[in-house]
Amino acid sequence: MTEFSLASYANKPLAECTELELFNALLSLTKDAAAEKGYNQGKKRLYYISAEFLIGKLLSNNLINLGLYDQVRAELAEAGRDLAELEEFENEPSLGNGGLGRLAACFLDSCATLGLPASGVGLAYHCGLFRQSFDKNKQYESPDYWLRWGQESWMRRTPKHYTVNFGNLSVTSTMYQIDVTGYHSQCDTLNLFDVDTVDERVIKNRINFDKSQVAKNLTLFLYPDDSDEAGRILRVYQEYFMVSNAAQLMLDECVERGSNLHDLADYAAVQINDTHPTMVIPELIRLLGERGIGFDEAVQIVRDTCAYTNHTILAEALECWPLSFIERVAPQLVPIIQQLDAFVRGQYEDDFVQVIDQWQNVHMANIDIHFSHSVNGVAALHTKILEDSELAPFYKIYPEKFNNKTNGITFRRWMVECNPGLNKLVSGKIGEGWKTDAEQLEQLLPLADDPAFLAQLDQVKRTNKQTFAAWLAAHQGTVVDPDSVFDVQSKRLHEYKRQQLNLLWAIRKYQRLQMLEADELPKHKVTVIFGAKAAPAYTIAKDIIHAIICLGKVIEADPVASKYLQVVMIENYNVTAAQHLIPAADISEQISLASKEASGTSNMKFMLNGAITLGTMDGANVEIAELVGEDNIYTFGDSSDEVIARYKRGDYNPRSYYEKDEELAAAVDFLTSDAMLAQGDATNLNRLHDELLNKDWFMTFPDFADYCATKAQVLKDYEDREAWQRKALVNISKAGYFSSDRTIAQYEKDIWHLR
Ligand code: GPV
Repeated sequence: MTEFSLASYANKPLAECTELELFNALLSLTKDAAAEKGYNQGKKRLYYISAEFLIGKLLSNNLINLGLYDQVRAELAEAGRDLAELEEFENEPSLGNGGLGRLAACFLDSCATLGLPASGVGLAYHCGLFRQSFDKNKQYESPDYWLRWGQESWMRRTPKHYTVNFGNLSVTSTMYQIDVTGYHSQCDTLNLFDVDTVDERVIKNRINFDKSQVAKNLTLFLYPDDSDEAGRILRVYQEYFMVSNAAQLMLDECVERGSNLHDLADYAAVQINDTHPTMVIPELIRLLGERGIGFDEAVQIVRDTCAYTNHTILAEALECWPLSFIERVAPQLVPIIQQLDAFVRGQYEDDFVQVIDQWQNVHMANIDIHFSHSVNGVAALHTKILEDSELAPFYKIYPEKFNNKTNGITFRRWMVECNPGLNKLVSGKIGEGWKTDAEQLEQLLPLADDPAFLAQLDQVKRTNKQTFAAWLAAHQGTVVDPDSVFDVQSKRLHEYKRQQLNLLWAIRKYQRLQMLEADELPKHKVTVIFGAKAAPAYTIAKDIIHAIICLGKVIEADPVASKYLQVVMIENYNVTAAQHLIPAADISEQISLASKEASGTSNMKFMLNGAITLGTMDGANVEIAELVGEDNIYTFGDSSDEVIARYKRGDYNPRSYYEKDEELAAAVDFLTSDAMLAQGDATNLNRLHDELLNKDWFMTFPDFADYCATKAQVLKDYEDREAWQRKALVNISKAGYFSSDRTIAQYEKDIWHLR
């Protein structure tokens, strides 16, 4: 094996290099080291198609996976340079949004590590998801120019080009490639497509741009604004561009590996990550047709090749495109989709399962379910809800297609990289085996009765809180107290995730602090930390952000309350912020309305890093609760059955709760109090107040009292530091199940059969 020395990649002494020169040297070194490891090969290959890959910064991750981290850091240190300086210099790729995109990134890491030949396929967004900043206590969006001019990128241009024909124009794509390094193993690749004509100059103010010029704007943004028709059509353009490239790439590669196309399913497995890549199904049928394969056989080949993952039970999140949009974007798919529709109509009468409905809308998930061989949910409860209610008519037709694959996370990024202190403590006790065999973390369990070890665990957490506080101060100038309880809710802003419930708790806490006598005041300060972006057109989500920031200011200005409570919102929450935040968390807020969070994956990251979950019995929280036992998690709120029944009855009335619970009413009304209006905007605060009082579609009020009571217990239990760290230890020990290595092994065994 080659000895890699960074010095040999720089053309002057490391001490004298600019950060850019060092970064470029590290890119070249990493590229060579990855090439030396080699790439996973095999007859059958996975094509994981996804609109998002939320990969996070790659420098340290790649060095760790390639086994070069310590050596490169030492070499830099010897030259008086710090790897942390370069980690800071690196831009986080802006290629994803939330859990679905981060899941795709964890999956690629695990595929590479497990030796599975796999390609991620997606789009090379120039600006990706917007960058969030706060001004006047509100969210502002600006383009994230993550591909900084003059800086080399992990993304390499390849000589691969495809023609993609749209109804009104045809474009030539270029494929870019990012190495996905496996942990002490071979590599896979992430293939991202772009068109050379895309022009960042069409971006006007903030994230607005001319939506009509497809050749210039096609890959500028992830999830461009879809509040008007031009925006929705652009999304269809993006989706077709993505899948047409994916299909062409896959057919080419399979033929190269020896497929005669009739046997395509022996050469390729396609995983459709939610419905955005659904058009790969008709596109493959079309391309197989062009290559001489009849329709019925093509349908069967595609069904044997494709599998679909569902990530939500929110009906409004299931994509449904007017056939007329597809007619404009990819008219060549229309006759195929119509044939698929006719095929389904010939067999089933139920309107619910049709491909094209009576208003000529195409139901993307329905195509996936009929014309793939596997349909999976992402946590046990989620899959059960799909089978029993949301997709019940399909489950009746195809019980054999439905299966569960509980999500996972890669422990290399979410412990080894982001929590070096805990990594060292754990590995010092049980060795390094857990990094590829996560169940070995259970060997920590006996240490639950070792006070010295629990004290060390406490010390690691304390250090992480200090490190986070320093990062936050540098990142946005916010000062937090590392001696306070870090109570964290970080995830996309969505009403179903119920940041507003946490907000109401914080208001109530503030109101109580104002009434307490000096001798009743709490021992530990609580720092409630939010990290969340709201979709730019999601009005109420932005109102919730506004209210959170305003409340933070109100409390800050109160000399007594601010000693016991702080509310903080992290600006531009992304993977980088998460890697700083999660190792520092004491409490993991997972408080979605039961039945609505398909899985959640931050719940797993917090657990692995020794935070205690405060959550509803929703998504993967249910499995966390089963694993750690009731002493090591705090659950509250209505069950998913109760919630589903209440929706069915249709009799939910938030006012009845508001009228019965004085503290709830006072907290809700505080949103529009003089104190809040002095900080914020009446339009936003009134709208949120009215929304909660008149609609509260995600039922925060029924869970409010139980949430407050449970959170009081959590904070009380926090005072017994040893008992708390025992809970943390149990959580860490039991986190092994949530390794994405386990998830991927199950996909391989049940769905892909790559080997
Ligand atoms: I649908 N998810 C997401 O991040 N974006 C989406 O558009 C959709 C789902 C998330 C779910 O909300 C999480 O519960 C889940 O853990 C994650 O996908 C990965 O499965």
